[in-house]
Amino acid sequence: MNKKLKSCLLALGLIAGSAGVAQATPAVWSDLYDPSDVLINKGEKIHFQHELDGYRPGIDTIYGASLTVWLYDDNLFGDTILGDSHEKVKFDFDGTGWTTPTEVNGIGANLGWLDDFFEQTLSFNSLVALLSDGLLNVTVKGHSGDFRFDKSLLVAYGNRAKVPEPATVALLGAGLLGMALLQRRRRRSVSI
Ligand SMILES: [Ca+2]
Ligand SMILES: [Ca+2]
Ligand SMILES: [Ca+2]
Repeated sequence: MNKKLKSCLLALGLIAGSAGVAQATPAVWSDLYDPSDVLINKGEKIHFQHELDGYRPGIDTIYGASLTVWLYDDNLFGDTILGDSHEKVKFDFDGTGWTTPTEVNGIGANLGWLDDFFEQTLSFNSLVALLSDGLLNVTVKGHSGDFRFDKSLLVAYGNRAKVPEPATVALLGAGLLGMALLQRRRRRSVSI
């Protein structure tokens, strides 16, 4: 390959590269799972899958994520006043093993939009490694007592890559073809 062609290809490569990387824009993806509240007894499990809307595996990148789960005891005021047991919950994410059991409190009722105050929220902030596929499988298990699951929210922060437009790709292709023809012509003129 001659020097000129090499530098042309390098330039085209740089253009293609910058189209894919330099034009990435910050993005937030999320997914809410909010079924009718489920009673989870000791030893019982529920399973669900979060899928980040709009995230493209292998194209976009995620550098931060947070999962928040809303739970509450099924008895008024949790364990401390009228609670019926020491409710404890544990989680499994993408089959990586159970978390340490955590106490479930909360007022003992789902008060609609007030749930942020009266239910217990549990947050997990180190799930980035599990999100490259855009999916998070969650299992919630009753470790002791009984409590209700309200909802779960996954939020991920990252960069949305700009994929080159078809027109740009066509242009690059035409450029390469042009150079290949030029090369051939030059070679032919040398052989004469
Ligand atoms: Ca995953
Ligand atoms: Ca209970
Ligand atoms: Ca719910």
